[in-house]
Amino acid sequence: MTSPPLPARLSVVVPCFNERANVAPLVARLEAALAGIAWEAVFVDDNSPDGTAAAARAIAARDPRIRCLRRIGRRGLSSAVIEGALSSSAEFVAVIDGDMQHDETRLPLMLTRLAAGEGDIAIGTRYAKGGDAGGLAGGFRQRLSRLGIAFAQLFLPSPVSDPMSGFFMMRREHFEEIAPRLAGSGFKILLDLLFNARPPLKVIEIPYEFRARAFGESKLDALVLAQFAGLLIDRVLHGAVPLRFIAFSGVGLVGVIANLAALAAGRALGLGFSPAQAIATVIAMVVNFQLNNSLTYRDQRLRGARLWRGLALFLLFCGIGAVADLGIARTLYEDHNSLTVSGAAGAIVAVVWNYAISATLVWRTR
Ligand SMILES: Nc1nc2c(ncn2[C@@H]2O[C@H](COP(=O)(O)OP(=O)(O)O)[C@@H](O)[C@H]2O)c(=O)[nH]1
Ligand SMILES: [Mg+2]
Repeated sequence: MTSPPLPARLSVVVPCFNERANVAPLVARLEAALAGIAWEAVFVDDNSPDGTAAAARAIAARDPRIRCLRRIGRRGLSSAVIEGALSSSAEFVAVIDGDMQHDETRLPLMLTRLAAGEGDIAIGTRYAKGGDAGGLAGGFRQRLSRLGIAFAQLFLPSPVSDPMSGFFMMRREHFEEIAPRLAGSGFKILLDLLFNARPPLKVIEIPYEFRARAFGESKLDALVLAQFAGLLIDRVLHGAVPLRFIAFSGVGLVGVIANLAALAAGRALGLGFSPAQAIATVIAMVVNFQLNNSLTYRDQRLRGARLWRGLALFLLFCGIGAVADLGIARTLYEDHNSLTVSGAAGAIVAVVWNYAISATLVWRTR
């Protein structure tokens, strides 16, 4: 009779998207780094087209320490980490990227220091003395990353040199306690955890060298900064307004600017006010659609035929919204004679209407 294997002391959560070539090498590295520790790893893959899940499952089929969580119709680094962590039960939970950019040889040190009670969370940091941000592709990414860190410090209870890190370890009990309060959208799970911990987590910083990517490509880009701004706004508003609505309204504001610019250009080209405004409205709606598709609804981005269908629906319904907006503004203007009140009321009705249409008809969740 064989006895069941020892339960894991450490669950390593690995969010991955299009990382097929990295799965097997990462498992080998974890195995080497974690010798002598009872560990398990959960690969959380959002149904990558490159077959990452199949690669992870093939290893899981012969190694009981490995599991694969394949999520369908979903995208998102934060939610992948949350679900991976909640699907496990070891005393300690670590998160490490699936692209081998993080230094897995630091995991035992994180575990030792946490177990010794030196802190509540051990954060792998690229910036503390001894760390290295060399693997961050391009100077632009580095500047962006530094800017984000400077902003985040303003909101953190105690300074953390790399609050955008995707490499950390904590006690499960803390994670489970904070989990219900996490926003869960976007890319910055660590920041989300630090913001929502009550009382604040005591941080242990573990410097490491951020490696260059060997296989595959980065999924994070400048748009991440916008999502990050959203997280900070959410923090200021204490979650009273959904993040998506904030993003949607921000995009709407850009649309208003596009509208005014196009209107001015049309007038300068000698068009009458009404035709210039009509053309400017359509241009603004297309800009809004494009930005919402790549930003607000990044996780449900429409492509191909669905993109054209979405654009048509968006133009149709937001066009109706624009006409209603004008009507409301005009009626209020006639009643109150105040341009600001009527303009603002019209804009609020339009943004709520457009948001409702977008969320239910254009980018509806499958
Ligand atoms: N499950 C899941 N993993 C993701 C998603 N986006 C990125 N990842 C993984 O998260 C890790 C960090 O992403 P990466 O693109 O390498 O970011 P970078 O290191 O900042 O360039 C990698 O292992 C990615 O495969 C996602 O939407 N879902
Ligand atoms: Mg990476």
